[in-house]
Amino acid sequence: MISKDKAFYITTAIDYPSSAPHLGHAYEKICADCIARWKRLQGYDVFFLTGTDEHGLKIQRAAKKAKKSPQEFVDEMSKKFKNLCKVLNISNDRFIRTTEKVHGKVAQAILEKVNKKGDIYKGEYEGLYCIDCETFYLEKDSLNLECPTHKKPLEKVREESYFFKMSKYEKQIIEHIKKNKNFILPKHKQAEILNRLKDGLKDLSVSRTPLKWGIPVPFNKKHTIYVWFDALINYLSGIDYKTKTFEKYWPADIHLIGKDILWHHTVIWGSMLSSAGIKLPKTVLVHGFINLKGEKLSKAAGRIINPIKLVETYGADALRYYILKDIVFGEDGDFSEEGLKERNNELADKLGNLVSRLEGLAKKAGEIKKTTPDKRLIGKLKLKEIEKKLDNYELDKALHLIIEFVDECNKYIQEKKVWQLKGKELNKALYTIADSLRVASILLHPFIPEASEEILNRLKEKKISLERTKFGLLGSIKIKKSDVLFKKVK
Ligand code: ME8
Repeated sequence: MISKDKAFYITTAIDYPSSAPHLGHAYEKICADCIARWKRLQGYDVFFLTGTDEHGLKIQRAAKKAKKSPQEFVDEMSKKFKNLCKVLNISNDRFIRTTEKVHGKVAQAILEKVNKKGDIYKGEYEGLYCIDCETFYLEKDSLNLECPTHKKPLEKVREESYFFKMSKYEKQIIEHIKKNKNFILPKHKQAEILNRLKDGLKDLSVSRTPLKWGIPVPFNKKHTIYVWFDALINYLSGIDYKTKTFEKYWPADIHLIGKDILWHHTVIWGSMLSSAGIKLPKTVLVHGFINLKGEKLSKAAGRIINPIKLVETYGADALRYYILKDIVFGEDGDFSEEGLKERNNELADKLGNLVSRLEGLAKKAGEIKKTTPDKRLIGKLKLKEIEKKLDNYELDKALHLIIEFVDECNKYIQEKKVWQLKGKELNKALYTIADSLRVASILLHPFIPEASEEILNRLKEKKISLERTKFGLLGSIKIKKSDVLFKKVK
């Protein structure tokens, strides 16, 4: 049994399955997976949750357009998101769907709790609503009555609604953000929320009557729960709220989300949890957006990229490698297929080449005997720096440093002219290279798990853990010549 302080709970946002998954969804899952695998490498007992957000008007309308019932529609669509996880080699422990009964019960229980606290009242909502982000807007926050994110006309709404007294939690949330410097990361994102809070916090409409596709409000079945109130609760139901699993993993260590939903995850979620008497998550970690030629991905404008197709052509590792190396974590980044091709070929030239050169040389040399590895090469690995970067979620920087070490390994072969060496000298050089490749592959596991496991398998390394990144742990070994790891694309 691993103690609670070794438990690590990471979540992604749950995606709207209103249409097929896009590259932005893939990006978020890849980043979360990289962090989850890194934590496992460090010896944490990780729980990694992802899933789909299946209620609300947006889904109801998409189902109608597809001439399907909402349930049929989400059953089909959520499979595509589940499949995306599989294809990308995502190591999530659970895939939650908000249409699951267990989730509905937890959502109702939390609403009841908030109601019992005296934080719910009935009123009339009159305002503007964006279906694409399922969010209410005030006229002053809109641009010519358009959604500031989606640039589409907002719908006027006037209906009976239950309200959550979010305004009551304004001071508490501000204090929490100021006191807990890691609550919102990267740090520069804190100012954005604190600034917005300067306008004062309004109560939140948390139920809708015209919308039937949702979880019924437990104390008035004519109403359904507002989709964001419902969705955020997945982070509790996903680890079986009120069970031992929940006790072990809550509060979440990381909610990884895109920059457009930071308000929902800090202010709305923070207020909901405070009202329900539940601890707030430790960190809301914000990533940037993937754009296409500097512009937002958009179905309407034909700027949509299917991540499944990319994996079919390049493989999951190449896509993961490209995304994790070329996009500075926390900032927006541009996708280009040219860039992906380049990184795919770089993997072949750097890591693939190192593996095949080692295998070629080792085949001729026979068994490589265990010895002391050469300090001139192993001293080049910046392990402490890599660990620090990963702990700070500077994923791209960590990956650059690991690949720098792979470059050093290739350089070592070249400079030592290993193919000309004989006897003890040859053995030492080959042992040094094989052991260095073993260490590099362990560190690459969070980024390119498939290739990492394949190389470690070839090197007979059984345990993928940070403890095994010490040099000199490789035993005597006979290395065969195996298949090429990465195929170059023209
Ligand atoms: O917001 N680049 O769902 P969603 C990077 N259901 N990330 C992107 C992106 C892009 N181009 N486009 C979207 C929702 N994302 C809600 C979440 S959580 C309780 C409910 C990210 O399908 C986006 O920022 O619109 C979000 O984190 C995730 O994909 C799902 O977006």
